[in-house]
Amino acid sequence: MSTTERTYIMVKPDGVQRGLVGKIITRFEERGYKIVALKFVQPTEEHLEKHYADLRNKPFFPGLIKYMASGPVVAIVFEGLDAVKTGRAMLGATNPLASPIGSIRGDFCLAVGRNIIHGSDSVESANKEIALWFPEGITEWKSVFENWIY
Ligand code: 3AN
Repeated sequence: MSTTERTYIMVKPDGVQRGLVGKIITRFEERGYKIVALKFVQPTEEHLEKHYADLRNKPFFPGLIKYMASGPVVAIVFEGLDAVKTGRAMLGATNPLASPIGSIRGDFCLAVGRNIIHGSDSVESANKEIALWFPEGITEWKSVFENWIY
């Protein structure tokens, strides 16, 4: 059964510098996902090491941290039905060349080390990542016109 979830989506420094923030947000909004938190932030290496803690033993880890700290990112929480799994499908595969055309990575990038966007891979990771990137919490909003967002 589908449930309403939240996922952490982040436009990486290359996505920001290439001017793809609007296109990426548009895809999620057009699909029906609702922005519940959003900010433009220059992450520190220390913060990124926490975000990517599971990858700390990978050979590409130091390069990944340098790349991710190379400029501001856009940190977003989207909410909606099956947001985590569908968000991952919208991103494509880790390697952009293996990503289907029509996915964000499949349409906008080529290199695994410059893959423009992050998306939580499980509800558990989403909860951890949202707490890490939005320690101040998320403001709840309700609209009387909310009926078409399901
Ligand atoms: P995803 O971002 O698709 O969840 P992860 O969590 O395996 O993939 O990897 C996190 C990030 O680490 C990727 N988005 C990519 O930027 C980088 N990365 C993963 N694998 C490699 C690799 N083989 N070489 C360089 N960077 C990598």
